[in-house]
Amino acid sequence: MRRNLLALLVALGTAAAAVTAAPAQADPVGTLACPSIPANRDPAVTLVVYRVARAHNANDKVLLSAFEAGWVESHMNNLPCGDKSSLGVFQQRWDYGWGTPEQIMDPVYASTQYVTRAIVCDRNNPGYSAGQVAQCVQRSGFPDRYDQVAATARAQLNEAARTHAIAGGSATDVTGDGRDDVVGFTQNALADVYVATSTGSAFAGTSVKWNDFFSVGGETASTGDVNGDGRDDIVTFAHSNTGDVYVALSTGTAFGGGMKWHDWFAPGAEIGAVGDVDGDGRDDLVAFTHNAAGDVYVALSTGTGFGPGLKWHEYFSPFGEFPALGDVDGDGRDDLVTFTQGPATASDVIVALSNGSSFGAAQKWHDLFAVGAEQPRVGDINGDGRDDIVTFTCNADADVYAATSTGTGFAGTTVKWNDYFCLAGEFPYLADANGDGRDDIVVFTKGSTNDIHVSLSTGTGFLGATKWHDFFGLNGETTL
Ligand SMILES: [Ca+2]
Ligand SMILES: [Ca+2]
Ligand SMILES: [Ca+2]
Ligand SMILES: [Ca+2]
Repeated sequence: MRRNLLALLVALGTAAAAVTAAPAQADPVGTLACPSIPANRDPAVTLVVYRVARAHNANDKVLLSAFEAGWVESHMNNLPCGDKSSLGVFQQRWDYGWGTPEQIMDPVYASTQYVTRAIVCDRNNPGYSAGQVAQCVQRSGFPDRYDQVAATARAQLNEAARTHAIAGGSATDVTGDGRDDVVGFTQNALADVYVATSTGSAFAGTSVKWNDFFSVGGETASTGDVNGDGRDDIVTFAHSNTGDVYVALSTGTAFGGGMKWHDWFAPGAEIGAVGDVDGDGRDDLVAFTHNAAGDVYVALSTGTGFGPGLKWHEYFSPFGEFPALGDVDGDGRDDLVTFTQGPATASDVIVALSNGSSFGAAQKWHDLFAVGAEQPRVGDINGDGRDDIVTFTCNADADVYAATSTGTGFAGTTVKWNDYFCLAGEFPYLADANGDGRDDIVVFTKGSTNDIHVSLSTGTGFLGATKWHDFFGLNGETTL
């Protein structure tokens, strides 16, 4: 998928040609005035800025400052032009020590330059506002502009955080006993991975570390049985401009050392997911470009690595939608599912079935599910072998709706399976916690309590919640 780098270079060349067509003498690289600046953010740029800041463990103020600076300088676009020699999302100048024009036009590089300087500035000036931190890095002639856009920057920061948190997988049986366990990735400077194993009625073990360096901040931490031994392993997508994918195999009592299983998959702002799309018992990689192109790539597991990234669908789950994987027709191969997440009039669920070597045409399987900011999930809640859909409102209503797969559609509209589960700020997930073949609902409360609650599936509803763990998953950690 080096197409992204190529596309960037082509775009740069095109823009340069378009702008330099007018003057008789071509400007040197990186001294092109912008004819105009896009009115809105490029969601791919905002997600990269977010991921890079998380990778450096930037605090909230530094994160906000990056979004303020990016909005003021470029409306969060990777501009191949600017004032004097300014370029890129932060309008950095190659003739003032920010890097080469090519480096500055790499949003990962540009964000790294911004964030590392902002962290130092914040550390040296703890009383600064986010906008003052931005000014400290940018040294603008208009120092007040950054704080003035705080509301816009906050909204885009929240949007990027939500996109980054898309969790399209589900299986977490790391011991291979048929009961799903819970896995927590700290994703801070320590990058620890904790596990609490299911006893069938609780998650056992507090602060039991299964790996002590895996999945740093800004990466997508996931799980799946990539070598097909019946135990779910951990997988992390580095994204960035490396596109690395690391795996750590489960031994049943720990995860082994991290191994690179792919060196270019789901880079930059793409969304990574793990599932068995060819039905050979080994979980594979899926990448959604999640942009206007909407391409979907697959890299099949060989048991010891992932093969080349191949395009399996031309247009599925563009930006704004919530992509996921699940075997919705029960043929043993994971299919594509996307929740369009619009208003009630436009919150569809679209499926593209796997045939083992590609995904078929997109078909609407439901037309009112997971409205707006709800949290959708995919799993087999009634135990018939076909994956179903569940959505959590995670607000004051705390409702949980479900629709079950018939093999050709999802049946049930506004059918509530539980009426009090998952509040704002909590993270819901599906897991077969008691090993009866039906996926249950799990919520990580985080916040001040750090509890895990489970509601078991009866096949037609979820029972009342019970606490299965009282200290697992802090704010900012990924818990699955
Ligand atoms: Ca395994
Ligand atoms: Ca497979
Ligand atoms: Ca299938
Ligand atoms: Ca089912």
